[in-house]
Amino acid sequence: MLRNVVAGTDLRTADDTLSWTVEFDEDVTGVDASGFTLAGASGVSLSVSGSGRTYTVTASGGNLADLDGEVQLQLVTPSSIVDVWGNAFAGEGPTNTDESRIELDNSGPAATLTALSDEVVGPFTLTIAFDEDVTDLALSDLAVTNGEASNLSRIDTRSFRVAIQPQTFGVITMTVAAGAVEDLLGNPSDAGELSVEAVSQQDEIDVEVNIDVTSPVGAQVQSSVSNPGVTDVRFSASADVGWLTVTPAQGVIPAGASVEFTVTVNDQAAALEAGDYTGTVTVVREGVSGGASAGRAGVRRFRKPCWRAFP
Ligand SMILES: [Ca+2]
Ligand SMILES: [Ca+2]
Repeated sequence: MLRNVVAGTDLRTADDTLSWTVEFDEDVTGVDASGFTLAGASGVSLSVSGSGRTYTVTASGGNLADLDGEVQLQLVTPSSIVDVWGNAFAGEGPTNTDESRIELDNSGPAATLTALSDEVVGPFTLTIAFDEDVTDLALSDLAVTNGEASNLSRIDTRSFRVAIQPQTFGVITMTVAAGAVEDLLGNPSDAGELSVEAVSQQDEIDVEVNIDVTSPVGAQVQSSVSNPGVTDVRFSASADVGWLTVTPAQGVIPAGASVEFTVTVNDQAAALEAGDYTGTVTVVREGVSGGASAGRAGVRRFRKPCWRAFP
């Protein structure tokens, strides 16, 4: 009878060559490669060494080097294995230890990067999660454009968190390079990437003013535009119609702070005929490549000013 099948590798491995020690409970002969097969793999070469009651079966080649999944050393019956009396081996499984099954893992961990939102208004937490247990990640393994990473910590056996501080308005791209970590078998990780956009905190407000006023002159709406980054942002603000005044017309939004704008319907409105009018206030960032606008304000009709800011 077959007593033990003991694996020569860990039961979960990335090794390209596998082996088992096969032990019978009495001396046998006729033990060769034809007596075994490796289920779960293809094109594999088997070889057998040993004598008496103990033999080593080695599997190599085929698709073993890159295979993911379980393989199992199985006995082929009937086989040429006989005991000293000439009785054929019946092919029953091991009565004691059975390590015939080995899990092959030749794939690296895949990284998923997530933030709470794809738009951020200041510092935020980036989570880096792998799909299996991994070795330690270093801050230097993370590349950040338009931002800076700090305070990397491990959440559990397969994920990490890190603080990201935006540099200024715009897209922040965070990349974990391929090979940054390994799984517990030494397979290098795949690359992962996430982009978010740093925007002004102010999104959109509508302000209702008193519709009973005889003249719209002096009607005001206020709103602020915030700076999500660590870089001061220089701006200029202007209206596209003469009857709107915006203050301040230019200046600097300090890092992490905001500036409040006041849009006023001025004296020129008195000369307008009754009716609906629309004006737009645009806040433009200066000294930023791409030169996108940081904010926009519209006054729709005199009785319902409206402000929008969308960096
Ligand atoms: Ca391998
Ligand atoms: Ca793996």
